[in-house]
Amino acid sequence: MNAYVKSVIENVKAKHSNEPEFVQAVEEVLTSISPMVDKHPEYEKVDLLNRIVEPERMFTFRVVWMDDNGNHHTNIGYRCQFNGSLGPYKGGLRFQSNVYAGIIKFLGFEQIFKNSLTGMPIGGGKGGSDFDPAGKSDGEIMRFCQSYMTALYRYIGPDVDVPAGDMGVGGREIGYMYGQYRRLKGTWENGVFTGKGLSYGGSLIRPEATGYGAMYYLTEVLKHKGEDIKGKIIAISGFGNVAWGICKKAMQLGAKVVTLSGPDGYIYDPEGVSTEEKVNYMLEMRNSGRNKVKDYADKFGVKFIPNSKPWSEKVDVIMPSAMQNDVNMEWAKKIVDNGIKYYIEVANMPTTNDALFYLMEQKNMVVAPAKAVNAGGVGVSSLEMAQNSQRLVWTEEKVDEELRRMMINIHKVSKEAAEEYGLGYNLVAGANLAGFKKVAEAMMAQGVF
Ligand code: 2IT
Repeated sequence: MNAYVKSVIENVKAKHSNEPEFVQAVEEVLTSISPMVDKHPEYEKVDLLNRIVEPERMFTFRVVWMDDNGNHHTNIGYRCQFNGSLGPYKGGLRFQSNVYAGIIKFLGFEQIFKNSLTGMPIGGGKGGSDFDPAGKSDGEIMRFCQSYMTALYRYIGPDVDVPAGDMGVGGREIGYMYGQYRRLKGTWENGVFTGKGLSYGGSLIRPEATGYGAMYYLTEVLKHKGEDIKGKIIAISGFGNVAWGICKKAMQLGAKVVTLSGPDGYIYDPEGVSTEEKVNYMLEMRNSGRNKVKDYADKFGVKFIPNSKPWSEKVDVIMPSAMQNDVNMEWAKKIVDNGIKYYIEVANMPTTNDALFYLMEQKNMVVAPAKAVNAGGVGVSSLEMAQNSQRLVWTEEKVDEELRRMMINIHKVSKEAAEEYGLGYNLVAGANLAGFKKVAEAMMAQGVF
């Protein structure tokens, strides 16, 4: 490994040992780009890598809110404006009890390169809170969102920083936060958020975009291997927004998603989550707030496997679509033993680094990285920003076609970047190399800061 790259990784490990997820994301990206750093000694001269691993700025703030019984609660809010060299900071907000600075920073760091890959003018950012939305009433959610936005509104804007959803933040939360922003600012400025409702400037296909994009990307991978998406059997985790989009598009493309998972275990549906009724039921399950995937098994009379993950199922394609570090070494070994040919990450950093490097070593397996595969979500967010700037509304067909084109291009530039460095069909390294290149160029051009 390049000596400068190594020193930066060591530096991050020493400084941020209390943020293991962030260290993991940095190590994964920097390891991949080592050959590019070999070719560009000027990066070290301006200390580009120590700059790129340090957020431009990061806010933490107090969020106090009142529950339905009149009791007050205090949570921590975060917003990390990681890198603005390509455009306004862009990235979602995650509301989940395990959120702390290390989670926000890992997500923000990944977002920089993901956003670069989309080819759109967006920088990288991320935010959230350790607020747990599970079991909260609508009024409690609204008061929390309003309090969160009261603290943050002065630091964001359509040309400054554009938040969106992530885990725990969907259309309802975006609506409450945008409403509070508009009230405080006294301007319309709806380009300050993406993932908005259609009635106030949201984009068609945004809810579906991450899942649809993942399926378009998978289609490209299969094409490269001379295979067809039709008839492919897919195991996914999660039953949230991303999983829903995957199931919808899989249905259209003739592929079959046979598993969904939740904190309680996973379901196996041999017929596939392949009817309108089943796909719509996923929304119902999510909106119920019960957070139990067993409900699906009960409703449709399929197998439920408690307290386990779907990674030992023999399928054609595995797509972890729930959350970080879903697949560790133990699961990776099962996946390899089962002779799985396609390991397509969808959730942000769903694989531990040891498992990821092990899977990438397998000769007969294609590994595709989340920051490329799930980029359709933020990609369509940026199309939403474009529509808001134009004060126009695009048709579903237009957005979907732009998304498809974007995903084809992300696969292509990743493939080409890996080839340029003699790495073959290495989509993980290729995505990191291609994503990093543009950010590095923009940072070099904009001077030392
Ligand atoms: O991880 C992600 O890319 C997102 N949660 C979506 C971010 C966005 O700005 O649409």
